[in-house]
Amino acid sequence: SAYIPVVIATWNVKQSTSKAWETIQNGGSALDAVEQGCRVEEADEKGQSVGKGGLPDREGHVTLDACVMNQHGDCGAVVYLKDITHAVSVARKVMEETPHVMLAGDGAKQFALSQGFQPENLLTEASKTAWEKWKIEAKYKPIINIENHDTIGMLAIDSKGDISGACTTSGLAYKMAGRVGDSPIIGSGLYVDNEIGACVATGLGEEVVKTVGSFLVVELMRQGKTPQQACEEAIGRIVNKPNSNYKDFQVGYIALNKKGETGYFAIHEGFTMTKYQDGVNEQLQSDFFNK
Ligand code: SD4
Repeated sequence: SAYIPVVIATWNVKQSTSKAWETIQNGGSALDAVEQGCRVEEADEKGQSVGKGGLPDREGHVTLDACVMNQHGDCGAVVYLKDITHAVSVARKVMEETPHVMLAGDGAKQFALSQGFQPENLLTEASKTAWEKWKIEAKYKPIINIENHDTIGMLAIDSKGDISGACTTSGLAYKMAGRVGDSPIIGSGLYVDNEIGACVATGLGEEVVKTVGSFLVVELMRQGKTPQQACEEAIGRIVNKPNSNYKDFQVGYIALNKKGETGYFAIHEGFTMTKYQDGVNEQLQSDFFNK
């Protein structure tokens, strides 16, 4: 059959898409690809919105949210996970090794340890210094595109034509303790339907959750929209609310359909998608609503 593999990811993460592409070329599944791709960013301490080196909450704790979803519609997620770098792999273990779809906090950490994950201090000196500087004024205001090139949502189609997705993040910098965003919430941060396509979100998670964004994008594709049209309509659903303050925050979606067509759209300038297809790994500037 003539399935053409493709990997797309939020932001500028060419090393991650490259790893995912290589995984598929070596016979890996779409799920293997998105997991391996996300792990590259999680391990990168320079990325201050994901995994090790992520910016902490207001109290100085780095807490991670992640999820995966495969071609069977199975999913797994961890929320408020501390001290474990590879949240995406813990999410996959939740899917494969437990009867549940989501584990939180201490339970998620205990489960990870039981699966052989090693505990690590995720607060790097750089992130600690940034947090201490932030504490002087302690203003809480989301900064548009602060997520740039770190938090990662990734979708892939493998050589069999199967679709999977993953999403991993340390969430919003200086969030309230206990805060969970869209990234580990199936239907909001990520959704995969192997018959139709998949979508993953980035940006201010609260706004994505309120509109169940990724599920919305996939359902719009089911109704015949292209991935591009679906992403644009889902952003429209956020910005066209009567009292939307969209000027103050960013949301971006990326999507693909079963044919391997892709789309991406954001509220503001500055969003990028990385795409690996036909042997070409490229960073693409997203079109945006607020012109
Ligand atoms: C969140 N959506 O926790 C995440 C943050 C993010 O790119 O995507 N940053 O709200």
